[in-house]
Amino acid sequence: MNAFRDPFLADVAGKVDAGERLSFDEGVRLFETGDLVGLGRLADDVRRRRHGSATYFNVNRHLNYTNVCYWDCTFCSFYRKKDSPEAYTHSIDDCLARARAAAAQGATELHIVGGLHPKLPIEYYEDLLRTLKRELPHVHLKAFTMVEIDHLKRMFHVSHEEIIERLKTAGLDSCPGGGAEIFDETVRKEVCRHKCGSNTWLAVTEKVHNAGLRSNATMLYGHIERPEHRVDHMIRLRDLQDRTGGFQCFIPLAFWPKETELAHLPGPSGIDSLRTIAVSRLMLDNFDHIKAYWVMLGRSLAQIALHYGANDLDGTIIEGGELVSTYSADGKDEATLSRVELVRMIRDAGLEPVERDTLYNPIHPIPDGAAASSEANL
Ligand code: V47
Repeated sequence: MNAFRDPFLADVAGKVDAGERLSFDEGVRLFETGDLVGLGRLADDVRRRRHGSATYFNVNRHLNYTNVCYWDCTFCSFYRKKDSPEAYTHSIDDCLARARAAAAQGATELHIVGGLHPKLPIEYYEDLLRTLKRELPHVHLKAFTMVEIDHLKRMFHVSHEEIIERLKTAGLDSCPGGGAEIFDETVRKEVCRHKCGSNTWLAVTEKVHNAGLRSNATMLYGHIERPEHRVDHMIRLRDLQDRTGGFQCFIPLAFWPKETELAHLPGPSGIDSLRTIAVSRLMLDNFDHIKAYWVMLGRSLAQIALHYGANDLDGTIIEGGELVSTYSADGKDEATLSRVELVRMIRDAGLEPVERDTLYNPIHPIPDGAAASSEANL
């Protein structure tokens, strides 16, 4: 019963048991295996060795301060040019009102990102953080991708280090993992030719980690990239993590084509998503956490992904109309999940829900039967 249908997986199991690192070629070969269940079993073993049955989620809110962006990534349906009737930029007061409402509902984290706005002054970013930190000191500010930090550096002619220091002084607690897309330069040229290059994304991350801040890493998959590009992406992250140890989690983002310039593409299949999560769990041996981001995967697939290497479902509160296009915002699922629903999803998968803060510290234990209690609802 222990045998794998694909003998290659037995070799991989041997290496994983011996604590040996998987190579680029092995990563690509994992994407090719026909034994998805065997692959999932390997990834699940690794996940259980690290976390047992503990499965994390948090209560957070996405705050997209502007959708104005001067670039034109082909996979993005969120950005608007500054003179578009649908363009918006929230005032600091607006952002604060949204943040207060989220905190009142139990949010412990604000995930703050926006487009690359050609006019907003550096003071806007600092005031935003300073105001939120002053008014809601207990809420973690996970803000600004490496792409936004690089944009600020170029706009204001100062070093990345200075931007990071100024944002940190204003209240920045950590950074989200967006903007990594896919590191391979040929693919990047096709899907986000203007966005900062892979080396810049990685170099800014290293500076963020050197400044004592943690961050996440994403990978956008299921568009025009191939398995070798995904494995290359993972290995570049793994190498950086060896140097800094500053990444908290890896988030594979399933491409959702609707209303993008790549709308003719089908997006990844469910099998492809499970495979990608499992391979990332096996390749990223120095990452603690793999997130199954339910907003992009849909609830059902995210739940199954918890048996394919993922140990985190991300958060509960999503700002509906302002998201990049998502599976969940498309009417198949609600764009928000309550704490009760997340707890139920995790328990139903036979796992133990752990509400966490942004830095993966568990917060208030979840009582047995919490999924049935309306008091615990968000
Ligand atoms: O960088 C854009 C991706 C990212 C689409 O750090 C798309 O905890 C799918 O980074 N289909 C932003 N994906 C989201 C992000 C994120 C999400 C959740 C948690 C964290 C974290 C980070 O969304 C972008 C891009 O890679 N994206 N358009 C699309 N059509």
